[in-house]
Amino acid sequence: MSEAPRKALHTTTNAGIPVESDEHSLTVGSDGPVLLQDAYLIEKMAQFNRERVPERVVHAKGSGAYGIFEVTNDVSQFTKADVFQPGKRTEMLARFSTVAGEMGSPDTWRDPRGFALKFYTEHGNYDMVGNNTPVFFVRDPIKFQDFIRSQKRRPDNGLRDNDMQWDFWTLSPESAHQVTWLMGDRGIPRTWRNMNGYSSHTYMWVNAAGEKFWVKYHFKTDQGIDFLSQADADAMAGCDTDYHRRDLFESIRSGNAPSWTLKVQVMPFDDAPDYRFNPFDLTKVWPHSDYPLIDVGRMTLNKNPDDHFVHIEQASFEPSNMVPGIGPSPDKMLLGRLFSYPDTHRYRIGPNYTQLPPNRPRSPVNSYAKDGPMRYEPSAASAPYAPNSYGGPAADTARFGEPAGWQTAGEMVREAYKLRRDDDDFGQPGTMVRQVHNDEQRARLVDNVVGHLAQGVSAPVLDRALQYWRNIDKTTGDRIAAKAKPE
Ligand code: HDE
Repeated sequence: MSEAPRKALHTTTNAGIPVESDEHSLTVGSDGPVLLQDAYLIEKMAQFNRERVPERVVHAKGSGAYGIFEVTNDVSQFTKADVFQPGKRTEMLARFSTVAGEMGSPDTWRDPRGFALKFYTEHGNYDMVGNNTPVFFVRDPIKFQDFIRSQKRRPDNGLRDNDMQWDFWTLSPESAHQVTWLMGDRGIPRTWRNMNGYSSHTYMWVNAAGEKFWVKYHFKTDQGIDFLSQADADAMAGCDTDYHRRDLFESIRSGNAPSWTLKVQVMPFDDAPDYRFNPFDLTKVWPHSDYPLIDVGRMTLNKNPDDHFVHIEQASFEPSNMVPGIGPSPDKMLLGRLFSYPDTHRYRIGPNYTQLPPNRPRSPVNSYAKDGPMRYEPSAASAPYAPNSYGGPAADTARFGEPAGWQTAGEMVREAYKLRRDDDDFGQPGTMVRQVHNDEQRARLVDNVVGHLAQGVSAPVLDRALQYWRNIDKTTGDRIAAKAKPE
């Protein structure tokens, strides 16, 4: 990768001490034993042994870039969030990823793609951590860990196993919508530039008058949707496991900055209780005929990080980073995620992870956090406790005191969402197959599913899978059965 030659620097130790040689350990005579006093040799070996932080437990393989988000439409009637005010330009960071593969796995495996965004707003970091599909496999956080385990490796032989995947999916019919997305063309985007991003969840927006709305985000690629066939993806996995990472890096480096147009669906707050299915159910989309898309702005990725580990491997995205004007919704999956992400960051990159370069807010941090490993920003607090009579900081309740919440009540139970008249697991995926897919897309879906089922799926699970697809769409299910289990 030809870069402009850097100014000649002399090598130093991590303590800044000029080193004597880059090539020779310190020995007694040229052939003699290596000496323990060779501090530089020891530092190099010890540092090398400690270069890895734990990979992300999901979404381990990914990459990203910095960019700018620019508001192009006035949506201030729906939100007071600084980042979405008319004409506002906000710096940001994006990371795209696969879900189940480890750090060294191929970019072109069939999988949803992570679409994680961090906006460095004037009121702190706003993180919209989505995927390239508008739905998800499950609708209760307690099943997420199990879902992921079914997609990863067997405990006994450490191998991935399509039988586990289909066993979980067919025993969890709520997965049908996302699996239909996954097994279709969107399951392998040609590049990250050729895929959309979605909040998937419903969020709350609050305007300056305190009025509340429910919203879903759609980041529409300006490069056009495009995909890789299973055969092309398999071939690419064999010759360039970093194909998507390379494509994004090279397209930005060559000045071909990719962009996405953000649109939102807005549901009036009072529509939610009587809507025909649960609008907070993450396995469902809102028909655009009910809530059309409204333009918000454009995100453009135009700056490659200068160090992948510092800016991408150590990047921390968390749905709990919601700024004034944006809040959560009763979506059980979203509420579960609000705990999980900061928890995983504290484990993976330490309790002071927000001081790392990609995670540091560009706005003032006046928290009472202090100490802890790797802390290097002094606390802004004039005394290490609140309230204090030595200058605060103190919460500005007049400006920021209104929580983005909703009225709720009821007994403590462990139950599925209450069923509403249009709540079912196969309706929306069936509509997608019958009304959104064309003949070629349906044919590829059938072949992708048949190919996946052909790899080690046991007879009882195969039978359940064939019924699963017939539940989605009888004709498509019959076509899959005719190929997967010819009579
Ligand atoms: Fe994640 N997810 N997730 N997820 N997720 C993580 O946090 C989790 C879900 C998504 O590029 C983890 O930093 C739970 C939905 C992305 O760094 C972890 C549940 C959506 C990324 C975690 C979900 C996502 C993650 C692991 C169910 C799309 C990568 C590493 C309640 C709307 C972010 C990490 C990046 C990463 C938890 C489901 C998207 C373990 C508990 C739904 C894009 O905290």
